[in-house]
Amino acid sequence: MKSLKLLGWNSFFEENSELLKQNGFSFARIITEHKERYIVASEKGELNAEITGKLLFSSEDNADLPKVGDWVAVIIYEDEKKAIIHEVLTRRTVFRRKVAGKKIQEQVIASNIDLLLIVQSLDANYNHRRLERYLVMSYEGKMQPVIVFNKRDICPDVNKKLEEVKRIFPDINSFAVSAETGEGINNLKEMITEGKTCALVGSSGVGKSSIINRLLGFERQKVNEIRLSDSKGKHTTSTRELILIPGGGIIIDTPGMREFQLWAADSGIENVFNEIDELSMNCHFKDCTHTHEINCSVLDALEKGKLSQERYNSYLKLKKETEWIKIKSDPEEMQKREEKWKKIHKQVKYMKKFNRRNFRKE
Ligand SMILES: Nc1nc2c(ncn2[C@@H]2O[C@H](COP(=O)(O)OP(=O)(O)OP(=O)(O)O)[C@@H](O)[C@H]2O)c(=O)[nH]1
Ligand SMILES: [Mg+2]
Ligand SMILES: [Zn+2]
Repeated sequence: MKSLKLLGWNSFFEENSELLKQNGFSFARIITEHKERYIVASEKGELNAEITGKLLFSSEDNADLPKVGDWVAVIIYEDEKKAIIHEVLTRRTVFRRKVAGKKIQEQVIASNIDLLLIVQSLDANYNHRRLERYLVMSYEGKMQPVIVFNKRDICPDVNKKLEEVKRIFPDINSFAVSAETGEGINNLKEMITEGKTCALVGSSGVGKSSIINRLLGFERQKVNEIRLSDSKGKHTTSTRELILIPGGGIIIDTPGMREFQLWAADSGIENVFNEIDELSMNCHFKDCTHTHEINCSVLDALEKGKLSQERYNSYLKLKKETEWIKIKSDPEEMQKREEKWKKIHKQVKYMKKFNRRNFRKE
């Protein structure tokens, strides 16, 4: 399966597809998706693909349907250059968020990513709080994060910013590059080796597509031609797409995200707020929330100035956001909470009755 290996196939997918293989299915990877119409890459080249009605109707959630980066079990109709998708293989890694807006729904941005390149541009887009959000979902989805600061050509204090980030996230690779001049791009190229899948994510206008064009060596991706003065950008890339780098790995371009709301997360937060996680081992209560408890090592460190107030605030904010998502999206959690409130209401009612009776006696 040499050609599938070039597309990112590895022992994980091999092991998880044994039964499907015995049943005569071939395997392909989703390159693009547009309203349940797909293009897949297979050993027979690129094919248009559709899903079976069974897969469509048995999917409880949109997140269960094929997404860019997914490996799928297909039957190929070579004459028609077409494939029918029967199943989505277990995802090794997933990059997800909560859908934009008020709806409580998971959105899978892309899957089976090895390296998540979190791109910020070195202008007004540079922001630690936003970085933390992407990092949480990177760890949560089991991807290795890489921080990429683009537009170093317009930044007067590149090293200061790199040092700042290195101090907070010493274990994460971070690079400053310029898609405009090409500076630093080779550092990224070296990481994207054969069979490795990388995805570029970040706000609109930070230069994700420009970096991809640099990595490819030609202008494949459409780039916003108007120079942006407010560093906000208008959305140029509109669909996610998986691209093969000749002689190298695989890269996924994604549309810029205006808001990046977290989906449910646990270990991701602990990973990103490593210093708080370590402090919490010495808290008196095992389930300490680090907000009001006695003998809380986190609050103690905060008071002594050993923990940054900004990081602490950010930790609490993201914790609250993800707890809320968990409750809203998990029917069991929802029920537990409802039962708890029912009990509380019952108690309140009982107390009111009790008080009334006692009051009458007096
Ligand atoms: N000065 C400078 N400008 C850059 C650099 N990289 C990209 N740009 C410019 O930034 C603008 C946005 O670049 P894109 O590559 O379209 O950004 P994107 O992140 O793909 O944006 P979306 O597709 O909307 O998410 C374009 O005008 C680029 O020419 C860089 O390294 N330096
Ligand atoms: Mg783009
Ligand atoms: Zn504590």
